[in-house]
Amino acid sequence: MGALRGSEQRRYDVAIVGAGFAGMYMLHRARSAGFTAVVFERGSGVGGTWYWNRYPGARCDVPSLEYSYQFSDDLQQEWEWSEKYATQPEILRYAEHVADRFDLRRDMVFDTEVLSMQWRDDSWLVSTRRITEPAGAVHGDDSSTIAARFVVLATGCLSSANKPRFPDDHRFAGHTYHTGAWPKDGVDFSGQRVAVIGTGSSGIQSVPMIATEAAHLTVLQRTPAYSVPARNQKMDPQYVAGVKANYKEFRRKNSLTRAALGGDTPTGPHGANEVGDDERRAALEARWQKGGLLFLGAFNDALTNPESNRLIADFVRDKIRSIVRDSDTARKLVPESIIGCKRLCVDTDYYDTFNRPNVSLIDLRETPIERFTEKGIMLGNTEHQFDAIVFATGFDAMTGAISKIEITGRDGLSLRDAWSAGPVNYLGLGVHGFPNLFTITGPGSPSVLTNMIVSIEHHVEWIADCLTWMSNNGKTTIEVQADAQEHWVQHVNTVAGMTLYTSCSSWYLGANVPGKPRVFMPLPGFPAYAQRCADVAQNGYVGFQT
Ligand code: N01
Repeated sequence: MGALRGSEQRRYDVAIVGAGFAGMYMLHRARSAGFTAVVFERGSGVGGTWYWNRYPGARCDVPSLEYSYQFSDDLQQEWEWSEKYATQPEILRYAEHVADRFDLRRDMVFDTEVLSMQWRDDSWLVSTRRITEPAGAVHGDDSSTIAARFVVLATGCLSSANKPRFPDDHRFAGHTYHTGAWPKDGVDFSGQRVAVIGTGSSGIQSVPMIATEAAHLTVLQRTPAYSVPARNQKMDPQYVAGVKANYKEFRRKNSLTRAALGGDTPTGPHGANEVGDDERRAALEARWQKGGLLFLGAFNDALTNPESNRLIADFVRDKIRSIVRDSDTARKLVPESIIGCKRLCVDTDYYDTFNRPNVSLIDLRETPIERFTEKGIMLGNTEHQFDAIVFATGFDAMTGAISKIEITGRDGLSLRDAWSAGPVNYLGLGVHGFPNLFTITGPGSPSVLTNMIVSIEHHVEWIADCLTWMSNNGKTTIEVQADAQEHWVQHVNTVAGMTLYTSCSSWYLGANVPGKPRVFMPLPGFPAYAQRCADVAQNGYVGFQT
């Protein structure tokens, strides 16, 4: 579809913001249910976070047989993943294949960002403008406005890059990159002195790869993260055949777990402090050898019992000390915090990379960044010279992309004002004061605590069913009721308060972005949440005014 220009204001049933996995499936479902729909996407292609995060080492940390759509059995049968955890290029190829297979692009407008949305009478006026990658430069005054009865924000949870400012950062004359907005043509670090700032999942995935290219790599770490080995491997054809022969059951088992993943590896039946030392070590060692996020599921109380958490964290701390040969580097890499409070990282050779002669680690808590210089960074009183600096500094998560859009709801209420003390909503799907507006995997839903694709499909199907129900019942508007929203916000806080998630400065809490209100945004527990959403629908969308 070409750009929508000037005054030709078109009307759609549904406008969708974002062409990642959520926006793509929302378009498909809306069209299949007989609605007219359009997708606006600021990138030049589909894929969302997998379009932008092209940094070396980027790959998913949920096995690809799970991190893929299940809505089409033909699709899941025909697509072949080459590795247990697919790389970013392979996931992007998959997204492009889905776009082709379901003929999605004809209703997508690329290189276009949504600037504002206004609720007028019975529909949304959505204003967009064309942009040019990579700098997001405005393309003349090529702006347009369309009208849509419904808007679905499929803007992604980790799509708005967080690039912290440092004193004199404009003075640095070398190249800078952000892992979440990586150049399409890649970067050749051969022979260069490179700094990576940040040691979350993106830093931990990219550091081992950059280390093999760069002349020297300096990792600037503010807080050490916990990481477990991925044990990635080529796909075993026999295993794939076994899953595909019974894919429905495989998916069903996954959907019954708290994180909607790993149904074949259930959470252990005991707490970590309910078993003896030998039994605990054996269970953790088995999960460590298996690799992946399910390490934390060895025991059932990792994120509810501080003593159990300490025992599990001790196991990982010992592993780090046993891998990293230099004791001072190992000391800096060993985290003191609650394991799993910040999202667990999954790596290939991360800790071992610090045994390489061309890699060094600087603990920013001991040696802070004073300022940038033309040639590098002043750390303490010493200038460290770099040819390139990589910001692996994460995202303004869950609300960042939404708050960039000027959204004005009923009676002139702005979403920024409504969310000034943190995001509030009902079921993570709708906000009081904003009729006919839905968010996919927004705050207040399990979202980033789950296999995202499962949560995306669940939300898309709930929204599409709701639109069909409205159409069948002659309803034109739907809006969250104030008391339902209030109770939901309390519910999310209560559930989060029963866990250890609120005990650290994570992006789940918005703590990584200066000035962002600290509110625990996702809701732990997929199965109970999905049941609640089903009950709401079955009871005539109770909690919504229609
Ligand atoms: O971002 P992060 P990420 N000065 O926020 C540091 C998903 N993901 O892009 O911890 C110095 O986790 C910050 O330090 P601190 C996954 O859900 C998945 O790595 O705030 N340092 C931290 O070390 C993940 O959780 C995959 O003290 C600063 C780092 O930057 C989420 O995305 C791969 C700083 C940011 O870590 C985000 O991961 C990649 C400053 N001013 C991402 N500001 C998969 O494997 C920040 N930092 C699927």
